Amino acid sequence: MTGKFRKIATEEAFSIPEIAKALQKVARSPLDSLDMALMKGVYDAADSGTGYSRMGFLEGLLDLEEKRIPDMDANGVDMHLMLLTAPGVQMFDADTATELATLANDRLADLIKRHPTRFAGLASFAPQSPKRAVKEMERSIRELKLNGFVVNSHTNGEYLDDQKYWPILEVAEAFDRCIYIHPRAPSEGSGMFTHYGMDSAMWAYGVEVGTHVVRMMAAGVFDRFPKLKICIGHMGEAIHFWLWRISFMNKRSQGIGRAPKTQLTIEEYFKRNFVITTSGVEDPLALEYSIKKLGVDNVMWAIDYPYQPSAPAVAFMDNAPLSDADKAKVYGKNAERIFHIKPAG
Ligand code: 1WB
Ligand code: MN
Repeated sequence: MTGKFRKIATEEAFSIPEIAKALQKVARSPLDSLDMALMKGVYDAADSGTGYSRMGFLEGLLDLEEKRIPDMDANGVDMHLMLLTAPGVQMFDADTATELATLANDRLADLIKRHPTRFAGLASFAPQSPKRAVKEMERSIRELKLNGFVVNSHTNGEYLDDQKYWPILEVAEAFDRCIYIHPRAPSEGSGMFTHYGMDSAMWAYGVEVGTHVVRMMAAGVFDRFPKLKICIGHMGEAIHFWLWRISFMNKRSQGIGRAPKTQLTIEEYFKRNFVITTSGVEDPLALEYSIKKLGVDNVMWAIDYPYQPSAPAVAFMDNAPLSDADKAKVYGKNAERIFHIKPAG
């Protein structure tokens, strides 16, 4: 540990060459999807014209050690919790997706083995084949000792409220491992997101994940899986700001038969079953609201490397007006608990 607080950054992105190559193929395909601007810009910069190529994201995603560890050291970051970056394997056919998720998980486990105090990681899986996804999830925890799971929102326009995906939720709950729902571009009817860069991190990503988790709560997923933990990034994708209204309107919908009856309110589910990270949001007022609304045990610090620079993310948390005890929780202790990371010795 380098500083006063153990700093575990909880939403740090990576990729592997095999997946980058497969995404370049997607980028060159005629697929009609809002994810394509990002695919072209990040994975096929040669013919992009999206502006993304100027950001140099791919190099940062593929570099697991050479520049990443010095960046961590320079900023006093103890650990990256690594996630295969969006869209993960979810734009591939089921066989390719299953194979590449396995490969990514193996690489991640290797990295953690080499640097057990610097990295932890969330396992990928292919929702396209729920049966094989469950197998890979079990292997990731039992054999690879990974720390939880990541899914990049919808899969072919389907969301985790769909019962065909419930075996995935069942295994996560059984292992007491959090599923991190990271954004990708929205699935359909997305014409209104296509301009001004609104297709991705600026706006549509939060709308997409927000929609995803409201679907899950309104469907009653958490009555069936009361202990399931879902993590969402980007300061909770603003869901907790809307909780009062979503809860009120969901009750009304239940009353007139437009939504199934549930045991708890949306607000109660969000407080019981969700944790959030600060990835990519360095706004002290949003942090203060999040901690007041959700409790300091449910908020974790993150950078969103390499999409966001590390230094301002560290300065943001260093300057946050929290007690030392609370700052220690947000910076690392909550992550240790939620993601089963061994406390620093
Ligand atoms: C960006 C941000 C792009 C994220 C991403 O591609 C992801 C961006 C997967 O800043 O354009 C992210 O995770 O916040
Ligand atoms: Mn992110």
